[in-house]
Amino acid sequence: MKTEIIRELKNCDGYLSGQELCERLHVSRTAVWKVIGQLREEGYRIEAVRHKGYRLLEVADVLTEAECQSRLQGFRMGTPVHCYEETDSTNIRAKALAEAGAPEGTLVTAESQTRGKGRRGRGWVSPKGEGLWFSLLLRPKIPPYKAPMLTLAAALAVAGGIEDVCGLPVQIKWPNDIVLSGKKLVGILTELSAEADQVHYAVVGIGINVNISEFPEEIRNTATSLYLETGKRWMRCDLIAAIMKRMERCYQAFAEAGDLSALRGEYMDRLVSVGRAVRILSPEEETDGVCEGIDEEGRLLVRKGDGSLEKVISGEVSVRGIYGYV
Ligand code: BT5
Repeated sequence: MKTEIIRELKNCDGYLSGQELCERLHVSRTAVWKVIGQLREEGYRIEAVRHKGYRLLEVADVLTEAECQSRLQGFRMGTPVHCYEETDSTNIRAKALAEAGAPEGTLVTAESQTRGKGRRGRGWVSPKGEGLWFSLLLRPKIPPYKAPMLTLAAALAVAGGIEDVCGLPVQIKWPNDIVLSGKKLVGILTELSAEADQVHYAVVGIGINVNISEFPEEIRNTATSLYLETGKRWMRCDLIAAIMKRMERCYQAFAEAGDLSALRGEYMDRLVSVGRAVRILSPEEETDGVCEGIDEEGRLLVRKGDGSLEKVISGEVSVRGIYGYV
């Protein structure tokens, strides 16, 4: 009922009478009053005026199931949604839900993570209430070698969603970062459960630094947040809703084509490394070259000094000018 009350209040310009709410939702006045009380405790500012009714003054910056549902009705991505106050890692939660049979589109969010994960055993700083730490469960019918493309499709959706809400020209650092002013704003970690020729499910974990005002020493020079870049605090629910809507389209375009052909142009427009010097870091060697974009399978195209073209499938690629690499 919380979801419906939030939606009714948002859809109403002025006051919405208690009587009207009861009739629309087929519930008692006491029930409505109770939910209004709960919403106020969560941080929503709701005015109640005698003989007029309720009016929503300010939506709280909370990540609750009701708030997310009220924005994502009718969308596959983000339904159902599970919101935790604190958890180890939303990727771990999403994988557990996947094993228990949760459907494609299931979204898991947390206000804070105690064991936020980066790639290759690295950690992810996830302070309480200041970022978007979430994971999306997908069940694509693809062989495992195509799974890295999911990260690229997600990066495109996240970049688009951030621009929709904040109007900032964010760029993608292949394969899994989104950068702003040369610093890391978003990290993406895709984890898979698969057998040789078929993916069972994929969990796309996304961390966005939204309202963080200070980072720990070790990442202070390489990380940034929307708050640090704009001086404004942003509503996390606006962002997650915009991203899920974008993801719906990006994922469908990928699923229909079986590759990134429909998204490649848009992706290239956001790719920070196009035309720039890059360094491919593999355990055996470091290779320098100039980035020419991505191909339809999401591989990074790097023109090497000897004129040959290398197609990088995965791994670490430094871009000159980003994260202090000069
Ligand atoms: C990533 O790894 O960038 C993937 C991060 C994915 C985080 C999300 S949050 C929701 C979901 N649940 C999880 O447990 N994880 C996902 P990688 O490319 O390996 O980058 C990790 C490195 O980025 C660290 O070693 C730090 O240097 C740096 N770092 C850590 N926290 C950061 C932050 N909040 N902002 C920017 N950089 C950070």
